[in-house]
Amino acid sequence: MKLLVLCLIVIANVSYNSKASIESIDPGNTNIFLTDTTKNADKSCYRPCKFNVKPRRCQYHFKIEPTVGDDGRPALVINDMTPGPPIHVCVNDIVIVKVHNKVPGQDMTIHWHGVEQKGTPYMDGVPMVTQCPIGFGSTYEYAFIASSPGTFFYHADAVAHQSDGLYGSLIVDQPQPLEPHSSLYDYDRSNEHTLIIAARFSELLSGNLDGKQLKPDSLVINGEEKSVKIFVIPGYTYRLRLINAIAVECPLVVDIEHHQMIVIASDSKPVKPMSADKVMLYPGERMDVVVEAVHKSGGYWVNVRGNNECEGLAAHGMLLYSGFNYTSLLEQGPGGKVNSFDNLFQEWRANGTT
Ligand SMILES: [Cu+2]
Repeated sequence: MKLLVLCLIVIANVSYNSKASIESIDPGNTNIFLTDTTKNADKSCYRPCKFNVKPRRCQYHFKIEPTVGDDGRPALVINDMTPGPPIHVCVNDIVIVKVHNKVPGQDMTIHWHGVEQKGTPYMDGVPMVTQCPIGFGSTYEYAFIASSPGTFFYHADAVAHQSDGLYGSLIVDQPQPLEPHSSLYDYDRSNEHTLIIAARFSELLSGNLDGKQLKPDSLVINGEEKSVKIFVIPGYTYRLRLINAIAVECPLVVDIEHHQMIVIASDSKPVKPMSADKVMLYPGERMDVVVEAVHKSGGYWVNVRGNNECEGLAAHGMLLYSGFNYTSLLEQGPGGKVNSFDNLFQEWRANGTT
């Protein structure tokens, strides 16, 4: 109780300061973009970023609730989704997220992973440190500047809440000429080419652990075990964004069959480009890679394999060349070979046989 009172006093003080601070960074009340709570919640802020234009205020409402999926699996969802709505903004936009906690018996916060929170440390989402947790039936408004470009994500701060489904991507774009490696790719479509990877558990962890050590039982990419699709056109290059949003000790290895990746950014910061067959991401890590559609046609599995706590688990997406019918790829399953001429030619060349 004493702690709660202390927390309320501290937060009351901080809230006062936060209001003053956010108003001081407000680019102008005439430029307010309210958005809906559908999948396209951020449609007003996802746009090509330009020089010398006013930053926008990008407002979202997150309604957090428990649910049971079609597969009978319980989860916590944001606006009926897990992962939650993707947030796409331009650098220096103000991100405002009103979080409504509708999960009985659970207090929570949302952490903006990798965001520097310059001038807004009280928006970092750490319960009992930067804020009182948001109680059941309460609402809290986060507001911060997306001050650095790159690939970020958000998640509930508690391991159990994050594991139950409370996470989503947060992409901060900048004008194309400022992207240090933009010459390496033709397309940067973060709305289609962001793969956020999570682990699922057979039961809800929130308020249910009782000292039990539960292990994840599956991995998902954008909430799907096997059906995420990346469409490509032969000869073009694509920037993909990979995010390990798992809250437990699960390093992930990601590869794309018969394709190299060029790593161009790590944890939102550009790195010296490096070619790789596969990349490893630890929990919380993000990696931006460039993939060239080097084949003429076909479908190729994007493989995500878990380690440590996720040993033996895998999730798969599909890299699909335009016009390719992916049903054959699904029938063969991950690890199978696609019988396209292009693949046969590659094999022939690799083996030196006819
Ligand atoms: Cu985090």
